[in-house]
Amino acid sequence: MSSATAGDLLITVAPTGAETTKEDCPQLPTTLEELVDTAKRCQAAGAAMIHVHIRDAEHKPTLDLGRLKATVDALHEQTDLVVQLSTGGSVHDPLDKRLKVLDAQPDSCSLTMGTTNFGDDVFSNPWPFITELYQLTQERQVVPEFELFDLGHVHALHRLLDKYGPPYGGRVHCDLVMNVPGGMPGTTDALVAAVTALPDAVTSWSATGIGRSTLNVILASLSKGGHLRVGMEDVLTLARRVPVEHNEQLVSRAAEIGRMAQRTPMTPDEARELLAIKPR
Ligand code: KMH
Ligand code: ZN
Repeated sequence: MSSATAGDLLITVAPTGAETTKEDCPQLPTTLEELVDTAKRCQAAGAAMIHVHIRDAEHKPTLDLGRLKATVDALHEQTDLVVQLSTGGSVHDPLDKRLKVLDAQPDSCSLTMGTTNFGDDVFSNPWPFITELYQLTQERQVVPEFELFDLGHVHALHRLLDKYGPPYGGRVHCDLVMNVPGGMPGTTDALVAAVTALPDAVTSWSATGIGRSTLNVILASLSKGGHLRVGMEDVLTLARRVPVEHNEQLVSRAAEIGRMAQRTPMTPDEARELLAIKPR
């Protein structure tokens, strides 16, 4: 008889992103060593999946395949986390390089369901790119996480699943990325509208609120039965003028709020089952 409570809250950590510079934020994990150390500490604090963007020797965002492979291998060797590589990269990455990310053989990858204004930039995700990337995930048996920045992206997800069928593994997991300047706001109303419009095929979803919407989105997601993504990709302060010193703080806070809502952080193994990740 097991006394452990089964986890029912997936916490994904997005520790680095592609937007913040090391100069502006020296505590951002940008080297492989920093990333692995962060991953270990975040797993201990309750994270079960890691959403990864990597940097080069100058701490600039890169999609270098050798570095991506080394990162996936190191995270697999030194943690149990589900390893999700970003196929979004930075707004400057070309589409062909973003497709090559799957060559690094992650467990999961992000797949954004439409183009969105991204501050002063444009995060480009044309429909032919979406369908090519999706079919590649099916072929390579990589579980996609559909990133939804806007209500229109939810509509596009219906279209994708209708036309190309379910993802590898048969589960459909989404992440609402809220409050990007150009996307849907990080409000409870927007979250409810997006969740209400999700396809019936969706089996799990998480939400993340960029910047100061982070806490509101955590609370809204929990109250609607969703999972959580947190990390320094999305927010750099714990409160007004209180910088995040380590991603672990954001994961611990999410786990604590989750427990208050009587949700138990999932283990990486439980997350693998939830998302139907291919066994390695
Ligand atoms: N860095 C953004 C332009 C993803 O990882 O798939 C895209 C992004 C989404 O972060
Ligand atoms: Zn990302």
